[in-house]
Amino acid sequence: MDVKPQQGLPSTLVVQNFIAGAPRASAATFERRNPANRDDVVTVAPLATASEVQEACKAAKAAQKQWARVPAPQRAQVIGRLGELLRANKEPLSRFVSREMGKPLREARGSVQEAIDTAEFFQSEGRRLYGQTVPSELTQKELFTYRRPIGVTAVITAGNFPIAVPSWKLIPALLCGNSVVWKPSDDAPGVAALFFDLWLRAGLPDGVLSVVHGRGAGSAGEFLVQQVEAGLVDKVSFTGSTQVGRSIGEICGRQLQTPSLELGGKNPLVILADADLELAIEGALWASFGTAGQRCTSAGNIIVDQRVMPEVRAQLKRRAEALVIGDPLNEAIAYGPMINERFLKNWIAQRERGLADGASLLVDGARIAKETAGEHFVGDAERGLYATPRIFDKVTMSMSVAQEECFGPTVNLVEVNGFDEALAAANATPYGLSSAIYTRDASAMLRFKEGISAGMTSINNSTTGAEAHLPFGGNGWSGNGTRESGIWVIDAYTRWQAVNVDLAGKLQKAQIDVADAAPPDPLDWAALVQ
Ligand code: UN1
Repeated sequence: MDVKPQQGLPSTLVVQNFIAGAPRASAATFERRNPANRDDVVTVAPLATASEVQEACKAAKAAQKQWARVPAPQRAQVIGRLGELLRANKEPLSRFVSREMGKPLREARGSVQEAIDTAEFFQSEGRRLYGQTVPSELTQKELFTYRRPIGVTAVITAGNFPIAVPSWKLIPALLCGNSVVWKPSDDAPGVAALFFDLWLRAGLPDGVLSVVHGRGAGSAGEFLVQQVEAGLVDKVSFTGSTQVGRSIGEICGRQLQTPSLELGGKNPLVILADADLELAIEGALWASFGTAGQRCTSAGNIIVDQRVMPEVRAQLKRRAEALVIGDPLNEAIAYGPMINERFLKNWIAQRERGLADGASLLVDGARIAKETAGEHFVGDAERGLYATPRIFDKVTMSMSVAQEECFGPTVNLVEVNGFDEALAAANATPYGLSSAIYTRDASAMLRFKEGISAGMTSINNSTTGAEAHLPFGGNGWSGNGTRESGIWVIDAYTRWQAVNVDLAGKLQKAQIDVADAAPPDPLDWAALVQ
């Protein structure tokens, strides 16, 4: 890592790939610019070649065997030190997260905290990683189960949570004795380099973790997945789009591997007629427009009982139009810029799709330009990728805008009559990541929990904001059923081994050499059958 001064701006971080325990210079590079100020080159990162990626995987294979022999409580010491380093550097790291990918500083602090929480949780898990002792059906025989590491893990992550989500993968994968080759997002290569540096300082041995940078198709991420077929990667953990996840799933499936896939969402937030409307509207605003709508867990459809729809509509419009947007370092803002031009372009195009579907615009979001920036804008519109909130009204669940995920500040209002219609609408997308319901009715809470197909469900809270030690993941197109975080993720990074130890000194055959109790006399059912 190197720094290059910039005139009137913080320095540019120049990062390298890190392969087989050593930094690797590269001729081909790309720039990551600050989405709040496109003049600011935050990071210059290399484009790893196919052979560099392969080399990283080979080194990871060699290093994994040694790493797996280190006792788990000692591996966990590295993770404990990582947590301490994250805590000691939380403020500058959070500021760098904001600068590189544009989320508000207080959210950036929260996302670094999520990584600290994850490190603390897994530090102690190193002293568990429990197996079982199981009684045998035979005498003088003992049965045990052990968790074994899977091998080389390829980790591919997105830019919206550039430190929390990688920590959900790297920490448990490494704790369990796997080695990792990580391809971070091209929206946050600098955060990745700083995080990686902390891993080295925490004492991770050479080659156990490599980082290969890339951008888009035909670069490091794709090369890494190709190593599944080459036999150099034993497990893939991916957070990103459903489309890419599907193709990773196909490649892994052919090799009979189970990847961990955390994909898109079109998360429903239901407001029933009896809800605390003040609470519900606050939750809906945060779920829809927090992080500029660029979370997997952001609300996509706000499903509202017709009896309270007029009130919800009026308040959402008023409060969305009053949201302060701008510079992520300004503590007053509700949200900052879009993470990249691709998200912005897609979000702009969504307006036409909604109108073509027949939806109407309650709040007409648009890119903020210098001339149109109103009193609620506190950034540099010319240099930043900013957008005002968009709310579609009169949306039905068959419309494409109700079905398709769109990363950005946009949400739909869907009117329903009563609980059953609300639940049906909430279940009417192919996704099933997060979900929320606002109601005071305990029976509706119960029926929603049981009836919704979603990996995560909030009662009287927003769709976003999962805690670091609960299982995170989704149903349907939101993933392949694997979960991250807490004790549940350990199943993703280990395989069970069943061991039997026979001390009898003679061959004992299971199911055969077992003394069977005399069965009861058969009942006389002869008259019932021919
Ligand atoms: C993501 O958007 O990929 O639950 C992760 C949340 C955060 C994590 C989101 N704790 O919103």
